[in-house]
Amino acid sequence: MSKLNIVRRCHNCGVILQCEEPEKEGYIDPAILENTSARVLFCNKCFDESRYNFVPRTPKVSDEFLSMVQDAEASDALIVYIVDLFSFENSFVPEITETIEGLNILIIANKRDLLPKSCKDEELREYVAHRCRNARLKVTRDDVILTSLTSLSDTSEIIEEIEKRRMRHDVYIIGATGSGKTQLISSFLHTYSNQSNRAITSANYPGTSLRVLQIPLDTSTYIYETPGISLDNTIGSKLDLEGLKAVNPTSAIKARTFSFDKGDVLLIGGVARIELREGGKQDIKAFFAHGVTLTKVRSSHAEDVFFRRAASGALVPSSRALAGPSDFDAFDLTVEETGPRDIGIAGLGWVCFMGDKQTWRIFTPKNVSIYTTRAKVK
Ligand SMILES: Nc1nc2c(ncn2[C@@H]2O[C@H](COP(=O)(O)OP(=O)(O)OP(=O)(O)O)[C@@H](O)[C@H]2O)c(=O)[nH]1
Ligand SMILES: [Mg+2]
Repeated sequence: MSKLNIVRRCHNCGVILQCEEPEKEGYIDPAILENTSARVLFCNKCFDESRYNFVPRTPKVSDEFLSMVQDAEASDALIVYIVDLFSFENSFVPEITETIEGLNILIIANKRDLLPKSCKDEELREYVAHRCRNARLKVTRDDVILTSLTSLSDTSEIIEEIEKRRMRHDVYIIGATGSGKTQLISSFLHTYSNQSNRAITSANYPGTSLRVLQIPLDTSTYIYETPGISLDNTIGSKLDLEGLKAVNPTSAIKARTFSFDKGDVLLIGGVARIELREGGKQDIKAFFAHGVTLTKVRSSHAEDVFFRRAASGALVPSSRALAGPSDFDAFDLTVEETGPRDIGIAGLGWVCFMGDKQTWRIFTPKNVSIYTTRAKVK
């Protein structure tokens, strides 16, 4: 007798599931198909991409960049790692930090001018060191210099520190795109005098196609300005020029305070939402560039309001590529710690609250990372 079987399809994209050819569409691990009674199944591709509650993504670098960093490691170089204080928490690349963890590292925490003047420098340096340690870099607050590398800033303290720490070894300036490497090198060149018989060159780093500025420090060592690490896990990767202008602060950010209760949702432009799922009433402080629209709504109609207002252009920034729920990742975060805490979204900003066993739900564009940590600005 004929037998009718249901053809199993991916719940997300509808493709017919198959276990034979991993490279072809619809592939699902045979073990999942055999051992499940689940009616809802995802092909491997959708399961990986439509993540829910997975660990936030870290950025990636090319093999060429890694081989340059391995050179630095092999020659026991000093690493000058520049971070943008406004948003650097999700910028570390595990392959890089694993390679340089045993080296002498100086952290330049740049763009101090974008954080409120009222926050204490000592606390900020400890915060940066703490985040670096989270990323496996063995640094203390004494390895962190806060600075604002605005045009023609005085970099003598940084240069002296580099000279003291490098012990006649090479120096590699590394950091994310836009963190301030070129600005640092420009100020450095203002007072630089060439003590060698070799020229400053801009050339491909040996064995790679990476363009590197190479400045002789003495007869045998150099300072290398390396290409910026491009961050594909930040909000910037989802925005056009106008959106980028809105999210990047140009002066010190000011906290905007909201009285928040269970069921309240903060719409962050048309690009992210943070919802208090469990927890009591309190004031939360939101730190985003002043061009970013912040709106508090109730959760019952948050999603509808969010997509409708974003489409009408009322929420800044917004993007046509972020038009529906499937364009977003969702994370549930239960806070165990007490005291002032932050939930941040890479490249966008953060919300500060008092930890009290709350549960938050955060929606960010797919592949844009979030973090949670002790408060950066109390
Ligand atoms: N507000 C502020 N802006 C800064 C500071 N330092 C750098 N900038 C700005 O940040 C942008 C990027 O600075 P760059 O020095 O070009 O950054 P970079 O690390 O060389 O970037 P890539 O070459 O792309 O890797 C520029 O528009 C700078 O003017 C700072 O301390 N404060
Ligand atoms: Mg540069």
